[in-house]
Amino acid sequence: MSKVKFLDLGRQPIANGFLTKEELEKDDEFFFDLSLSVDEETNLVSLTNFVEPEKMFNDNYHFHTSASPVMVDHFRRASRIAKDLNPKKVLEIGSNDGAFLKNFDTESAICVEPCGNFANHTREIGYTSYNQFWDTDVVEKILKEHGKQDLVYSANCMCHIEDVVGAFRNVEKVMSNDGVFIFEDPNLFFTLMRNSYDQVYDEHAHLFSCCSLVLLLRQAGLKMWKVEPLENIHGGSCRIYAIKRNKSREGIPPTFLQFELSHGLGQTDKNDSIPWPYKILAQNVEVSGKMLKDKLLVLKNQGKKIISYGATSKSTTIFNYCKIGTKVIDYITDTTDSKIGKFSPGMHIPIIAEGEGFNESVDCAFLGAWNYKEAILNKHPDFEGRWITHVPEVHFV
Ligand code: DWN
Repeated sequence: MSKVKFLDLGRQPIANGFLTKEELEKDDEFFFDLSLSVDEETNLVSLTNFVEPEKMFNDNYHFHTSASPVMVDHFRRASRIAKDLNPKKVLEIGSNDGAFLKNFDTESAICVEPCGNFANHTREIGYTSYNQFWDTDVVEKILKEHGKQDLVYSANCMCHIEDVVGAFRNVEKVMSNDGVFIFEDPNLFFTLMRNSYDQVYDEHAHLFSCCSLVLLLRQAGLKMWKVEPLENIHGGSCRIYAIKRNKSREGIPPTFLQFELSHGLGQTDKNDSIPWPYKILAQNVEVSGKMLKDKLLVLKNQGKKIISYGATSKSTTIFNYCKIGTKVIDYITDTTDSKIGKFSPGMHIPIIAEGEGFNESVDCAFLGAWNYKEAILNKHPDFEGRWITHVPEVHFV
């Protein structure tokens, strides 16, 4: 597959690789060139340079799905949709701390999770948990020990897998004939509409669009059955329902796919392999990065105290692309125990507990976790400082 680069975000670290003071002093942090390319055949948008999974997903992975009540509720609702399909056997790929899995009994649901800290957790609460990456080896084990699965579910995982067609092929292998594969990941359409270039980081090997997924699923013996846009989940995602290629189920063709095509996502003119919305994204990113840094520097020069709210993978991309560090951001606040007391990847901004750092001394807070904007603003109705975000363009909220 030939790929054409269209967005360059510079030298970047592991976005979730929060460092202890000792790790900081070792001064051997991993960096790589972060950029996006588009495949001329499938229009799949992917990292130009992939990062080996072991560097990102290991036994002290920081992101806990259940840390967010919004996401716990989201997966409770997702489980109800799954149960309406009456599956006897359920497999979750990338189960994290079990936010989706916990809605099923331990007899009918199993999971695959490469991060040992989370696989141990779901095992301790009674689920068969395969602490492995999603590959042919674990598929063979599951088929031998549990047989074919009626429902395969995966959230914020498929887009993390470099060989995504291989991953889909393995899903097709493990699915029963009338099985359904439901997966949800951030969707490129929302990134283009919101200029949310911070969705691009090492873990997100791909930024899916439906028009590319249709082709990739077909290569794996599957076909798209339904699409549900999830515009407020993780900055804008899509839930895709897929079935075996030789099967059919009632329903209308995915309208979101038409919506993407009508906005130019799948179209390239004959002498240019980059769809025009991708070129616009690259232009917008350059303007956005410069504007954010300029606005923050003006405030800093006025002696204002600026923090970032939410130690997110997304804000790692922003701060390393814009070269925004401790000269601008005093510290980052977060509610995740495993991040507190550490330093942000790349720019090494200290992370402190939200209860300690978010107070009346703060003049301006950058919305590092802008995907939870409503929840955050509702949580702090009396905050007298100014919120600033870059989505969909740099502005004070
Ligand atoms: O794909 C991924 C998505 C699902 O989550 C992973 N690759 C990594 C991760 O990305 P992220 O770190 O950008 O995710 P979040 O969910 O945007 O992170 C939110 C962070 O903000 C958490 O560390 C918790 C924190 N937070 C906070 O400190 N106060 C969140 C809220 C709502 C708050 O009030």
